[in-house]
Amino acid sequence: MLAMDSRLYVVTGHQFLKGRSLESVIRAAIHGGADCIQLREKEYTGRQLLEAGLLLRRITKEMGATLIVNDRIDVARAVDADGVHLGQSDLPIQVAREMLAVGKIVGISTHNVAEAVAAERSGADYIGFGPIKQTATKQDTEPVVGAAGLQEVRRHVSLPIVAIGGIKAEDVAEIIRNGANGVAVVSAVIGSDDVQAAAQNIRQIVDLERGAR
Ligand code: 3NM
Repeated sequence: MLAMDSRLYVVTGHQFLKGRSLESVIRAAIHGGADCIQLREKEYTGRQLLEAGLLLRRITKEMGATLIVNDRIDVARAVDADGVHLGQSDLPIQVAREMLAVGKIVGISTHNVAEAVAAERSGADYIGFGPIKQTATKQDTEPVVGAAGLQEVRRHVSLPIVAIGGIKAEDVAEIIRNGANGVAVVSAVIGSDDVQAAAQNIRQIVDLERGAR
């Protein structure tokens, strides 16, 4: 069993809530099959992150999903999240690990083979790899890697790979066939009018393709 083998990893994005509560949207996502939720709100203050993190901790614990906090090790600790997700210019993996309790998850965003190999050597529990396609959700993304880019990374690392960036339901089968363990999405789930159905559809495709390999 891998330490962080998420199949459907849903990243928050308040801009997609459209008047719905974070609680109702995340509950629907987990009901649909999201097994990991990442709190990622770049414009939030520390206080807003704490509030959202405590809410997500309550829901994820109750429903049995993993909670990861983006960038903020302090917030991850404060809400007793299951781990943190780092960017390439955040604190190094080893430093984050020292700041967290034993057994917490440390993941990192990677965009090429060199970053992925470095992440594995540094003891990351999983990598995000992308952007698979163009996305309007994140500004200043690295060049698109495509589903094909996954195959190359899969050959070089054995840790779990979560593909991210512009992923829609119709892309998921190819992504899993090319070696990703799971997919991470913002808009395809949070931005859907029927969050539960959107999550369920993606999760079913991941399960089907993983079963097939
Ligand atoms: N990280 P959507 S792309 C948070 O390439 C994030 O590292 C990326 O949003 C990376 O699913 C991205 O709506 C945004 O395209 C993903």
